Order: sequence, then structure tokens, then C-alpha cells
Amino acid sequence: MMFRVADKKDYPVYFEKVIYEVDIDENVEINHNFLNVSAKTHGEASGVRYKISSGNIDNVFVIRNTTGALYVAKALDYEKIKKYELRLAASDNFKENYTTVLINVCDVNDNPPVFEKSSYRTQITEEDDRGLPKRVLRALATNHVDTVDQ
Ligand SMILES: [Ca+2]
Ligand SMILES: [Ca+2]
Repeated sequence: MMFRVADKKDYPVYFEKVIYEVDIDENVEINHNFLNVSAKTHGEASGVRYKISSGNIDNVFVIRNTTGALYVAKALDYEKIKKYELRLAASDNFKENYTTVLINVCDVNDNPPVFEKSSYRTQITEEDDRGLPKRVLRALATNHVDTVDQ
């Protein structure tokens, strides 16, 4: 009994890397598997379990506790959060060990150009002050009247 506990202590679980770093586009689809971490023991391969122990703001990421596969669970937004630093834990019931995953959210041009229409209107108004587009306005008004007459 004592020997078996001692054996397990000699073979702690450890991650393949001390730190992982990945870049993810902010428009990545939900459930995208962006990284697979792996922890091992020197001894017999018992069931290693994985979890995210900290850094998972709003639970944006999930990890499969049996495989170490990391997924995007919620939409990312570069304009709100550009970096995550996850702390992952692996345990084999006897020992626990940690690794860090740095996630860089990459900017994508995901904001529609909503300013286009209003700037066009402003331009007409400014030109109207110089007297130039009054003809345009009159033409529009004439068209409108014609439409009403028909
Ligand atoms: Ca965005
Ligand atoms: Ca963006």
C-alpha cells in the first residue's frame, strides 16, 4: 500500500509544453478546436483529466476534460478583449500540474461601414451652402411633384 503511493509520487503528470501560444481570428466559428494540449506521466498512462483553472473570462473557451482539446465556446471580439491567458491543470488523481495558454485575438474587419450614408448627406448640405446643388434639390422636388401628379 505504502509502496504504490510512493511509486505514483515518482511519476508526476506533466504537460508537453510549459507555455502554449496561439493566434485566433476574432470571427472564428463557435466550437472551433484551436489547440490540443497533452499531459503525460512517466508511469503507466492512467486517465489524465484536464481543466481550465483560471483566465477564462466569460467562459469563452472550453476544454474536453479527457482529451485536452480546447474549443471556442463563445464569440470573440478583438475590440473588447485582445488577449487571454489561460491556466490549465492536468491531474491523474494523484498529482496535478499546470501549463499556460496565451491566446492572441487577431483583428478582422468585422465592423460594417455604417457611416457611408450620413457622410453623403452631409456633403450635399455643405455644397448646398455654396448654392451649387440647389439644382439637384429642385430636380428631386420636380420629380416628386411629377410622381404625385401621375
Ligand atoms: Ca469585433
Ligand atoms: Ca475587428
